[in-house]
Amino acid sequence: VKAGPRRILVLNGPNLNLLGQREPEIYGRTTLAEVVARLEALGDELGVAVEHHQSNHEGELIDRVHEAMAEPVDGLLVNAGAYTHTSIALRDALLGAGLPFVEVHLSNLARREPFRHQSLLADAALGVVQGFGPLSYELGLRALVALLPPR
Ligand code: CA2
Repeated sequence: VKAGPRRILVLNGPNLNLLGQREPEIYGRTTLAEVVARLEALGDELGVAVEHHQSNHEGELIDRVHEAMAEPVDGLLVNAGAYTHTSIALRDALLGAGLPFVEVHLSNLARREPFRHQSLLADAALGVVQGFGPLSYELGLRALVALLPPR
């Protein structure tokens, strides 16, 4: 049987649903729906299927990672929002799933408050793309797809 296209799950954490609607000086004017639409188009170009899930709830994000493991999803593009800096539980879920993931951020965390300088996910990620606004996601998707193990 022929395998279908590889599946990438884009996971967005708390408050990212507000993208484009609040704090445009930090996060820009592009909405989350527009970011996802761009990633779907890029996915078509790269030959992967892009799925998206946003949640403001830590446990829901973790549940989605567990589902990804079973589905199976081939890799994840993760902007965990503020959970990046706080969630050992999300880190455990990502490590437990054993799926390759790329961490992305709209803003350059190094230029922001000290409490945003630590990521609890970064050392488990294939890599981190940050500071390029919505382009961080596109670059992250390209990198993730390029680094997926052959099947
Ligand atoms: O820069 C990023 O992508 C962040 O993950 C965004 C998180 C922040 O807590 C991280 O430190 C860095 C915040 C997302 C909040 O998104 C908003 C977007 C528009 C308006 C208000 C919040």
